Amino acid sequence: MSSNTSNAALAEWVASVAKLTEPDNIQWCTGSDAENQQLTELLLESGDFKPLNPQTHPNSYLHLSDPEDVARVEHLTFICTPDEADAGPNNNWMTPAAAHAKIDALYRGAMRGRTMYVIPYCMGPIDSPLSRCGVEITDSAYVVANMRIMTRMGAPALARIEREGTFVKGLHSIGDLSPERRFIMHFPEELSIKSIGSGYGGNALLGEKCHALRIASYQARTEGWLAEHMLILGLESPAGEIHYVAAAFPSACGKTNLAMLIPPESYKGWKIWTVGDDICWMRPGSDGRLWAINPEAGFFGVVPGTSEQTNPNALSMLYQDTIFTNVATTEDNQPWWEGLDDRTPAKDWQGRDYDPANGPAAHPNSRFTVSSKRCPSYTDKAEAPQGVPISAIIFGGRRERLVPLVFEAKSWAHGVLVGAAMASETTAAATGAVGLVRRDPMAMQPFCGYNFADYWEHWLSFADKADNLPGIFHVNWFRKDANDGFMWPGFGDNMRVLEWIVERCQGLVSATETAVGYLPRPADLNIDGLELPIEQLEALLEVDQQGWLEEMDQIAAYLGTYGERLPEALKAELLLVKEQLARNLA
Ligand code: OXD
Ligand code: MN
Repeated sequence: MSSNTSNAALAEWVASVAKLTEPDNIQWCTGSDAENQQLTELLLESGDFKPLNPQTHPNSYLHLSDPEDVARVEHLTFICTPDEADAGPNNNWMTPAAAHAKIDALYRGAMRGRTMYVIPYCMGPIDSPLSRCGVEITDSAYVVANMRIMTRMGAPALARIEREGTFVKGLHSIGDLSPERRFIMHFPEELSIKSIGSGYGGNALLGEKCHALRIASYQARTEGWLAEHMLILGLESPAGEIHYVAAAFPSACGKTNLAMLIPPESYKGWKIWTVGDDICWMRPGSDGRLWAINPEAGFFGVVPGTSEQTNPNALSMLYQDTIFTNVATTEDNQPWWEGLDDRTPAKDWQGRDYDPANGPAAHPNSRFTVSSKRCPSYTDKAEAPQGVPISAIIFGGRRERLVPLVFEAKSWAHGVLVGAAMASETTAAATGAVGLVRRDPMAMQPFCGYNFADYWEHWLSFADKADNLPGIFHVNWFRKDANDGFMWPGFGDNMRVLEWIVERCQGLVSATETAVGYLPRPADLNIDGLELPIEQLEALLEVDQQGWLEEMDQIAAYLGTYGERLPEALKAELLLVKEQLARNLA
């Protein structure tokens, strides 16, 4: 074993996992083309990959998962710390000892008859000081194929690990895929992850949600940075000036679409650059600004709804070198999903002849895995070791009522409250009911590796760590009118809101002060070329004082569940908003 790496801890760990799981073979992944070829052939042979039409979608494959294994499983995801309070009410908790015992029993002999792959990977540009490395051990070739796209994996990552001497340990086995024997365990203090029983992205590609969010958020707190569930985009003006924006939205709320936005016709000379669509690591620079990298190297995006209208950039990258998971196929074996076009699919996501009586043809959480480099709006600034400087942070959710199109927080501390108070209607990205309003602070409810109260304290502490912090904003693209129709066109037209946000950050435009934050006056939003009745725009920018007072009561009740640990500064911000609402209503 020692011949594969000079890092003794890594060699020992791999040997101990092999002893426990008893694989037939061990394969150290180098990331070479030959290796990829070999794995692709293997996946085709086993049926885990089905070839798609090579004329229309060269080098692209379809994977149909177990129908019971199609999303993240939050109820089976645990943060394992000695003290329950460190995991917080936002996480399922187990002691490390109990968790290791439970999951190790399931790993025993689990890789018999299988190959164990060892994947060294780097989250972030290989030469960035902000990047962090890990090693995933898995018995799934599908996981290797995805990790190859989503991370910088193989020989260069191993070399960095050997140089630095530290890495996050991630052990994954698909086990028997039974939901009864499925667990996703995190040991933040050990910088390690153990996952069994699922092949689904968020449960199995351990560099992503498990490492880059849950473990990294914990690491970021001890080291003074932030690991966030945010896209990063660059907005370039006709003068060639670029402002970078990071935005947090809950899963399946359009982060990928926003990150790849194409400005409306009337925005001549404007351009949106994509740095990342899902995860953002930020750290204060010597200039007092926050500098961010995208730790991922690819997109693991929700497929349904992706079309020429909603996200032409995403659509164009999916014609080649893409892994599709749980989509439907057409007669001539092209991938197909709801919202793409008006063709009728031939087979559904379970490989059955398509029958509308069985529900959607593509699973609502079907996914594409594709390299960032395939995205036409991807910028090489995403590869810059120092990252990009962030001008604005945006929080957002899916809210049919109450929450205006956009508002700006009054201060950093108020912005932390705005993030902590985020709520959204649930989507298909996690198992469970869809469409219920749930609190999802900073879009991190499923991903924060420690007690949210401590996390907010950490966020608040940046006011002392950096003196040129980004402005904090909140947006809601999803307001509905009395007839249940969307009030804002969304997609490319979200550019209009981004422009206002970036102008605010430069002090170029004024705003109306309200109890909940600063709002644009209707005339401040550029609606050239948009057919939007002025009354509708006014309604989108209205602050319903009574409704907000009730909302603040709900937020207070939610934050109250964090008890003693809830930061005083957050309580004070909450009180300030409530008092002003009450004054306005008196
Ligand atoms: C994702 C998610 O997979 O947020 O990105 O669920
Ligand atoms: Mn996500």
